[in-house]
Amino acid sequence: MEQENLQDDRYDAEQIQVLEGLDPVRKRPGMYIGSTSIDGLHHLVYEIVDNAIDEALAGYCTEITVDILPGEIIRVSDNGRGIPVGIHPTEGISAATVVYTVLHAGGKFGGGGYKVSGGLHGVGASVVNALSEWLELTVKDGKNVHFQRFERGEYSEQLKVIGETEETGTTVSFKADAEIFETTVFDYEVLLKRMREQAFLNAGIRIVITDSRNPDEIQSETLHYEGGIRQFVEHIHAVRENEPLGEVIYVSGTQGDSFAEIAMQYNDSYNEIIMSFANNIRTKDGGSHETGFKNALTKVINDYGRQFQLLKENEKLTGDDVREGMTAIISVKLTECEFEGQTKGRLGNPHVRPFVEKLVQEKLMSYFEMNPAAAREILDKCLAARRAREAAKNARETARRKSAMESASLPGKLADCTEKGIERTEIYIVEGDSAGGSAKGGRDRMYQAILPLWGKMLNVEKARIDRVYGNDKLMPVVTALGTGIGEDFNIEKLRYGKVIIMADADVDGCHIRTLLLTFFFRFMRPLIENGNVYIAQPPLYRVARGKKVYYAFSDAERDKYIAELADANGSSAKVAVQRYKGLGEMDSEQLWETTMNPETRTIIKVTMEDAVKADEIITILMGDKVMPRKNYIEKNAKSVQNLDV
Ligand code: 1YM
Repeated sequence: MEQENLQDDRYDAEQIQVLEGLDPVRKRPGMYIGSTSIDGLHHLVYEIVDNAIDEALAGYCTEITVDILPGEIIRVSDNGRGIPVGIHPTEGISAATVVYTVLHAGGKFGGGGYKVSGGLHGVGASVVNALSEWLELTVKDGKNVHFQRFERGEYSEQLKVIGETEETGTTVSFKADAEIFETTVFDYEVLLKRMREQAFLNAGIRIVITDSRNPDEIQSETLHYEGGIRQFVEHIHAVRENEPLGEVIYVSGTQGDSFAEIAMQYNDSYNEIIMSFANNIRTKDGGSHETGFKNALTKVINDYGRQFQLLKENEKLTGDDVREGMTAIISVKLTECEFEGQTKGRLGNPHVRPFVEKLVQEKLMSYFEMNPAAAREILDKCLAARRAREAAKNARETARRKSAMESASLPGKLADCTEKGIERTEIYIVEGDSAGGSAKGGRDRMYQAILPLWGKMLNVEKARIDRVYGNDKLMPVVTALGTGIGEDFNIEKLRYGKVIIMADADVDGCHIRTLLLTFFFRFMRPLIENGNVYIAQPPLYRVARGKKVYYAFSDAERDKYIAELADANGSSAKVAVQRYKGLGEMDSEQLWETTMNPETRTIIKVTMEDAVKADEIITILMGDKVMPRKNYIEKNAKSVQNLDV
């Protein structure tokens, strides 16, 4: 408990103290929980759970339950010692009440005092209380059951004994305040993911999460991993259906009060997944612990390779080479974390880098020495990565030289527009030659360019950048857009404001759209982030009677038009319905009217709210593994349709 804090303050009555204590939280909730969006809402749960986890780390609690109850009520319970209930000598109120009504030092506002806490000393409890319509605290101390209720952080009755018990533990139930939050509806999957992560990071803890909001569909999961972060790595590989290469390598150590552990394993993909944590908080921008790990990994693999003549004198593996196809979890626990950067996503604490670096260097080197076959396999993999990277570099240089020579030479099939600049210009990327023909005939050549696609598509999810440079279908897209790809990408050079993918409304069209989007996502990501990519929506039907023509974009719309054009007596015999099997079936005028005229068309902007999530989706949908894709589609059938990749 923050003793100094309690002694500094003097209050005449508890109520005044409560108001003074928590008012700033309700005034500026974002400062304490990040935002009042659904993320902030979930944060409330994390704050309470963090306190229970701290109790588990202290060695007194083995099980934590998290319940989402009907009415969006959250209940968190642990079997620890129970928050101390004794009356504080100078405050005259229970310590537990203080924890829930006094803004602790960790939550200090202004003056840069805000500290992201891993729940130390219940710092977040009062914040959750302040932002809850109501909160009920129950503490069992082995003798009595104590209870107190709060409304928006205030109480009208002190903590009181409501029964006897031989058990110990703390239970907190709360309802988030709808006056504060944009939504008060919790997402089970989000909470589950976080609880799973916490269970991995704190080996041995048992967390049982249950969603009983819908009595017909109660969901529950027990998260308990004796193997801790080793199992985290295995879990990531299992979910992504990546074939592991070798075993999980685990190293851990302490220095003073600092503890660090790392689990890593290679797999058959080219992806690098490094997730780091400090005091159980994700550091998505890395920091000193991650840097220490990366430095050590590169050094050990190079040293080992040199020592055992797996690397020639002048051969040097880069960080990218040694991390290709590797999944690693880095977790440090420190007495106090310094989080830096705009979003506090990076660990500062300078002493952590040399600590982790030395730890990994020593322990990984001795692992390699004791497991030469595993070391060799890893070196082979890194060398393959190095060769691929060199091939990519050569291909890139050739392409650069070529484009320097041909300078302004645009793809032969591109029908460019007259205007320059990105103000009004659009490029339609069209699958199929006949559709390309209609599009060229129908466009407004002032500002609309058409690029028909031909040749064999590359599954870019599986491909590295060197193969893109040689691909006859993708290179014209790259040249037409003008931006370059990968490291060379430069949005300043974009030649059109809108990049519109136009493909048939059938399975093949969907496939080509997905492939193009994956390509943009992998190699031109800022284009999506910047909101330049769109998907055209061609109609599915033409419904006509005489001179009256409608275009329908769905079956329901078609039926509506048929009914409208039918005779007074209901006969639709004279209504002509044409189903467009492909864009090529539309003539130029129809294509302009339905799909290309900015006044009448519908185009869907491709957004990338969450690039990480999109990466997962695209990996699952486009990767070579069938099961995760099937699982994903079954689970998200609706959103996949909406995503329309
Ligand atoms: C469902 C949420 O808050 N459990 C919890 C909190 C505390 C303790 C045990 C605890 C801590 C200590 C001593 C200590 C807290 N105590 C405090 C404070 N679960 C939940 N379980 N005895 C019990 O840190 O020394 C803050 S949190 F400050 F009162 F000690």
